[in-house]
Amino acid sequence: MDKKLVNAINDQIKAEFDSEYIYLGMAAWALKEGYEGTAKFMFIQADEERFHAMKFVKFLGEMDEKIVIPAVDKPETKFESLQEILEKAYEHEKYVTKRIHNLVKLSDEAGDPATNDFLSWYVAEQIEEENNFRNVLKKLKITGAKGHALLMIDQQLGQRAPFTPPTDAEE
Ligand code: OFO
Repeated sequence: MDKKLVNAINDQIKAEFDSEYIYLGMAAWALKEGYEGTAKFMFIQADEERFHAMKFVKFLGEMDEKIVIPAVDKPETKFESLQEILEKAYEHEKYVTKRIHNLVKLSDEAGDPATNDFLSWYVAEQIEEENNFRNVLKKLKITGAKGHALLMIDQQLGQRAPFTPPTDAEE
């Protein structure tokens, strides 16, 4: 594989593990503030991020390329409001989408159809990731981010099903 692309994928492995910890930080804040549903949602989101990271790790392994397991950045655990963490999560997902699109561009430039095909899973996944947070933010806009409405959103976030890794056939 093209070395620039391998390095960029290793950087993305770090970005995905960082994402795991960013959501753990948000879950810790939510637990402390009494938003149990949000905490559950963010713990599940963190599980998904770990899966995203590991999927890249396994891909580089299959391609017999260098794998770097990174140290992760310490996440933020202090926030002002539920709205703030949801806005930050949405912004973060938009940032990750740009990163994934950049990997697609690098794989095109490297003339690497195998990696390009592998990355299409992440391209689709990012549509879902952005949509999840955008939808909750839309609801907050409708209801107003205070009082009973916050509890309703928290309850709804708590209904998220636990993350189950897709089987190879589903990926
Ligand atoms: Fe891995 O998609 Fe979110 O960050």
